[in-house]
Amino acid sequence: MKRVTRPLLLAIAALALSLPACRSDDKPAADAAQTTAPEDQTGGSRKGDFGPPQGEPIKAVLTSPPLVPPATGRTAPAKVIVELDVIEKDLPISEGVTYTFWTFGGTVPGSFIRVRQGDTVEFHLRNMPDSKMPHNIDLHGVTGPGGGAASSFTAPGHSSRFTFKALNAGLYVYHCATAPVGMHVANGMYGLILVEPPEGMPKVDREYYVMQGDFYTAGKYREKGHQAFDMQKGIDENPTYVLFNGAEGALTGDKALTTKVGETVRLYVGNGGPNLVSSFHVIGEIFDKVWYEGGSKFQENVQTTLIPAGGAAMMEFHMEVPGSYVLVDHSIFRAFNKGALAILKADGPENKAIYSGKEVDYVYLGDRAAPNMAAVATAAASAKTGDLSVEEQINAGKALFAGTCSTCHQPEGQGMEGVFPPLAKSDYIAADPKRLPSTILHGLVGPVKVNGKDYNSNMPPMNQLTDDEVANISTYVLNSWGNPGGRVTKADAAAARAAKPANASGGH
Ligand code: HEC
Ligand SMILES: [Cu+2]
Repeated sequence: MKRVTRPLLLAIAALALSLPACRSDDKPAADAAQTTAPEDQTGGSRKGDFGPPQGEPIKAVLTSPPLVPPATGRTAPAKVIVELDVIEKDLPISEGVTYTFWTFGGTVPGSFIRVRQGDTVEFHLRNMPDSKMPHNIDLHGVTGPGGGAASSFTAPGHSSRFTFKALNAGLYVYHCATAPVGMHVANGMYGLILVEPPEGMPKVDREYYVMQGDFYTAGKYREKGHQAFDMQKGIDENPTYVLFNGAEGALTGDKALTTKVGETVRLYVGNGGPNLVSSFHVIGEIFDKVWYEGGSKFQENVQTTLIPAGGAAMMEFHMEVPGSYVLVDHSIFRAFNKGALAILKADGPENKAIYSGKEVDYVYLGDRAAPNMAAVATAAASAKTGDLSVEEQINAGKALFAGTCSTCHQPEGQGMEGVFPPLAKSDYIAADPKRLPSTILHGLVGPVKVNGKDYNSNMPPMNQLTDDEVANISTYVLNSWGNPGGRVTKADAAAARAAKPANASGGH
């Protein structure tokens, strides 16, 4: 793609020769960059006007995430009509947790818009009659003050129209810019608009649309029920959730992105923010190309690319090995403890010469591997109405155990000799089942004897779990693998939380 011209080569050679004598403040790199050949530049907005629109106006194809509209396939500028609706609606943000999102087109992120450089875009923004708030749109692909915000301010039940010429090619974020802006963005009001370069994007086998955002709920992470927006957490930049495509599980399980070995995948990844910068990474893949910052140049062979809040990037990679590839924000607590995780599943024949095998499993992913947290939601709903059965507790506890305890105590509670004591047929548990919620909430430190074997280690407290969750995990453990059975209630868990931690060696 980059044509290095002869003068540039000579300049580099001259620099190399003079390097030993160079003082550090000579900044040779900056000088070299300035000699970049004009053919290497796209010309920016000054070369983006290809004249008046040709032919009949075209209605833009808008897609919901994770889909991307087809290439425009045009060689001349057109008038493109975009009709986008603002819809405020309650959607799940995690299993058993709902949130009132404000959306462009009914989804978070909003509909993907695809036009060609030089197109004249006639933008229609409609705010649904049942909206409670006025909204507008600022498209980063617009040349003009406010990016469309002032001309698109729209009260509930109204619509507005403005027109712009897409002068710069690139991948751009759009977002609501109505005060308080942070709140509108935090509620999901962002999406992407791709302005194709005149020659279009290189052809690939799959294109997907993924967008990160941070969310601020009054309740804790995964606290069940309807959650309100928490302005103070937003101001403190302390998100409860960090998500791809607006919900935990939006792109995992049966909603995972798919591809096949031998295909080239291109991701259009945006970051709506409002606050966090994304260290975007795909576990098990290397980006063959990254159009960093959504611009016109690509970098090659990249592990992690930084996507600023209000920024975007395109990345491509070729699939060699089948299996699950995990998209994460590599600020890694966000991935495993706030939800910033998606899966790309590649089908096809193994290639043992490149990779010897074994799927990513529960050790890496915990309950995210198969996010079947429906049982947890059912249990939470029943608990609220006061008629939670032991069966429901066990089912919910099983899903939670897989994500919370199985990495150490192993999927069947069998433990690991000398390191993690068994929970299966544990005489420690049998001696006093009330120790279970206490151990979960306060952890366990120091020597302990389980089934005749000594352990002297450290289990961290897991007090981020709710009383419901502690009760359900405990009940599941009590009713599994030869343990004595019984039930731990939410009240038991609350009492254990309030009480002093159990002493590891106490009773032994
Ligand atoms: C990070 C690893 C780790 C995780 C995760 C973990 N534990 Fe433990 N657990 C330990 C260790 C280590 C001990 C032994 C501590 C000691 O030696 O004092 C232990 C001890 C226990 C014991 C007492 C001994 C026994 O085997 O009966 C119970 C009960 C227990 N854990 C339950 C749980 C439950 C339930 C969960 C999930 C909510 C969990 N643990 C998560 C590491 C872990
Ligand atoms: Cu808004």
